[in-house]
Amino acid sequence: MKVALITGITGQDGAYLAELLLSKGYEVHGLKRRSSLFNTDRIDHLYQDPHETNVRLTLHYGDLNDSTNLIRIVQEIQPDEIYNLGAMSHVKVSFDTPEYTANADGIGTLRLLEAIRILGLTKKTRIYQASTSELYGLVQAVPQSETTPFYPRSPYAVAKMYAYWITVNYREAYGMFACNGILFNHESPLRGETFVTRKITRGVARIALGLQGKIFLGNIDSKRDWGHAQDYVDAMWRILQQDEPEDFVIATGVTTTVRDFVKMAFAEVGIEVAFTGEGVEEKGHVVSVNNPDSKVQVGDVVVEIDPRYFRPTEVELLIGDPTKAKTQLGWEPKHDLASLVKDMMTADVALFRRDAYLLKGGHKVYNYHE
Ligand code: NDP
Ligand code: GDR
Repeated sequence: MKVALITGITGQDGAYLAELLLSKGYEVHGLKRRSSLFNTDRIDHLYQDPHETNVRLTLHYGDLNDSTNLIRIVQEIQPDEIYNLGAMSHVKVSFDTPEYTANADGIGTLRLLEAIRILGLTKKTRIYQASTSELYGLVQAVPQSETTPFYPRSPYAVAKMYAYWITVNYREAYGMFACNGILFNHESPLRGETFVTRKITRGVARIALGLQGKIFLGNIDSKRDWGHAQDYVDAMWRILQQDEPEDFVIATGVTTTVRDFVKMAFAEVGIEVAFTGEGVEEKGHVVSVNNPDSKVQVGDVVVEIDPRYFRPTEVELLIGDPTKAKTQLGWEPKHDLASLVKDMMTADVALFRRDAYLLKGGHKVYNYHE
């Protein structure tokens, strides 16, 4: 039985990857941060009571900023594969917490690589580094491939740039099976609530159910190559099953504006939205409603721009070239953007229908949002 360690197991990708590896018969270990509240929602369906026998999922308290903790866990587990998914992963927040981000996302990767080296596991343990399309930042060329130059545009991307190169360096210096997956944006019903796609699908579901009036967004002109997280964790696994360690771009090759994502999400609940106006004055209006249960009316303003969501430096355009992954890994995504939006909208409508019932029954519901 192969043994895997996943940092960031409580995150979106960690949850899907844990599910995938368990289905492949792996013994899975995950690094979990101590939190004042339970933070395992995304993996609760995979949880196994440690008192039972044949437990194949084990969580360990730890943090990428704590090297002795990482060394101890890697020593205890002796993993065949490590997937380093743990990170402060929000680009906008990285401008507020640049030092923490550099430490966790940049040096955290070094700590893991060093743990493998110190423990003499360089020939046994393969490591996947969660690199990102944010490395491309300011557009140098499109579509972006494994050979496109990097130009990071945020403290997050700069930290990830260090992690990318230290992974390459340990591969070359110590012959480690260390690989970067340069993943373009990938989303799902498990996506963190403050990333733009989930913020939109949650907001649209709530608007359709009469729980919220409008969504405030930042730069809706920016273009992203959005895929489904379920497809992308499969690529991570494939990258570590190769004969030779290499880096791969994982993307769909299709790019879409945030504005068009908004329209697609509203269309899922029978609401047609059009945008008018310029810059911060731009607004999304309802132009038709084909949903008897919808609480909105033609003419309602359901999207407004709030400059607080603008970034000091933005990544305007991402579009990836997944040719190498498709030919060499045999990777083929099952979802396209339309099925991704449908999946997310179906889940969020179901989620907030529950809130609507609770409200109707006289209960209070709260919705923290940023
Ligand atoms: P999430 O934000 O959903 O999950 C991040 C995970 O990292 C969480 O489990 C979080 O724990 C954990 N974490 C945060 N800080 C630390 C730390 N200091 N020590 C240990 N664990 C920590 O991200 P995703 O699942 O979306 O992304 C996974 C990885 O892939 C990240 O590294 C991200 O930067 C990268 N990436 C993501 C892309 C995407 O589009 N999703 C694209 C390209 C790269 P907790 O739950 O306690 O917060
Ligand atoms: P990104 O994802 O920065 O690409 O990083 P995010 O969804 O946060 O932003 C995408 C684009 O949407 C614009 N935007 C907004 N973004 C947020 N979060 N909230 C808003 O209200 C809003 N309005 C407009 C942003 O400016 C941006 O252009 C994600 C993360 O998962 C990273 O960890 C990962 O490395 C990259 O994807 C690839």
